[in-house]
Amino acid sequence: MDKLKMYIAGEWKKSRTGKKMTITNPANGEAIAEVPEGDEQDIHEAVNAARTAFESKTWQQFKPHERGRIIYEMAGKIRERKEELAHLETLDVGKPLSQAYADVEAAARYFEYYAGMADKILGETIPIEYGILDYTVREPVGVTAHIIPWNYPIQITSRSVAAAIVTGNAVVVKPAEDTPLTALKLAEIFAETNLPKGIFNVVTGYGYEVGAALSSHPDINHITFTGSVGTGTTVMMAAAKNVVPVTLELGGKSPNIVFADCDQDAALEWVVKSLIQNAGQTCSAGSRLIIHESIKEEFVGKLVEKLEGLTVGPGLSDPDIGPIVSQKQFERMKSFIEQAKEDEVDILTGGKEILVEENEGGFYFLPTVVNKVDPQSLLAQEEIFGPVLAVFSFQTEDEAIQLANNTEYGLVTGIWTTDVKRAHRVASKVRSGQVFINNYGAGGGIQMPFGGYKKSGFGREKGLEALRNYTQLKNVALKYD
Ligand code: TXE
Repeated sequence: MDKLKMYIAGEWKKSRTGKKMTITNPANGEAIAEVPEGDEQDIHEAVNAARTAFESKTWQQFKPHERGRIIYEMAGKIRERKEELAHLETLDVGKPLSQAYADVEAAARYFEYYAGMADKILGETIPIEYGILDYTVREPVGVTAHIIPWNYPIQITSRSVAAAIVTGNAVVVKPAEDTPLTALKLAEIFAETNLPKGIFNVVTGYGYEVGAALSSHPDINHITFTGSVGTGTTVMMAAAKNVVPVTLELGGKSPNIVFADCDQDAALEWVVKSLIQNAGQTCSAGSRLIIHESIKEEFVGKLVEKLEGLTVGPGLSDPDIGPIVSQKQFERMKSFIEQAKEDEVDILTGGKEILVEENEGGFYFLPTVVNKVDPQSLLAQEEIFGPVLAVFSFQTEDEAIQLANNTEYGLVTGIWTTDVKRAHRVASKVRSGQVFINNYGAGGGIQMPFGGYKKSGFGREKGLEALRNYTQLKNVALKYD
């Protein structure tokens, strides 16, 4: 079992109290590592380290392309160590190994993508009047806080950290308590580069303690948070007290809207993929199927057949579906199913946990399709975060749109149709931050702005848009005549 330390000011440290947390493998419940259980004082130390590094201006005085080169170097180093990182992510999160490899590649892509932006953060000149030169510059915000969930640890850490560091900020990362291992590996990899000490810091510990201490710290300048609506609200309130801006990505209840004229094989393939990716523990999971009633029976029949042919097992054996990340999430997910059973839904397949041979301490759940779901019920409204699909049918396009918009979330919508006018019409009417037409999640989406409407949050990550989170605009007016 690895005994790990956290990373502050370029040094590996125990927690101030000496307390530790045990990290377990969700495939079998075995302990795999020990990490420090940080507290408020450890956060204070990390924020001070980041502040000192930022104020020294060393990192900002690197030429932009030199900053970019270090971030680019990270991409190469991540790829060199992809086997180690993917195995670690699978052990920590439980996800199938091939999905962990895809996550590691996505992490490398974030570093690669943002590295190229280092010398392209531009300002503008603004016409005022003769004799005045007015221009804008984009400056780093200072110390940025990154609160990371457990479902895509290396990807989600990399996407915001790469953008924040390349623009000249100093960062403090708080990984989820269940899955801190790859964030600590990123620290190890950063330590091999010329990144100045204190620019990248990682503090491990519980959300209610270190997460709360970080989000309420008076000396941070921005918070990027991915997680639940409840915790996001708490983080936002803490940030409000210090007038600190937040970027919140709070999950979804995303629908695939399937029209009768679509390529049904393609739609079926992606309805399955978007449901089972990371055992359904994905913010953009396609957790609702909204299907035209004329094709419902046939489509859902094929869907059930497909899901029943999938493998469920420990991530290292690369099944279609791995375990749920923790007992807490497992129990949460099961409670939604129990409630649905009381609501007298029709469970077409799954709906129960299974034991996987030789992995009896693991948290495995069968892919589940639920019909006759009341659109106002918890199953229709809440993010279940498991491989559970709620099915609805419609007769008219307006009904489909009404159903799609009928939750408090608004992250992603999939639209399946060969009618191009309908595709754009529906895309314009659904209230979500991303829309995919005849695909779902094209190309991994590194370059696409990502974020929610409604309670799915606000602010955008990924793409060029994310650079706005980590820079602030200064206007300078100079009178020369
Ligand atoms: O989330 P939390 P949980 C959703 C998903 C899941 C549910 C609950 O539906 O089933 O949330 O998961 C840190 N101050 N998503 O309980 O609490 C915590 O340590 C500051 C969707 O794990 O939101 C972790 O690092 N931080 C989502 C992070 O917040 C605090 C991904 C997320 O945990 C804190 C994860 C506090 N008071 C869950 N309390 C997505 N959008 O992909 C906890 N944290």
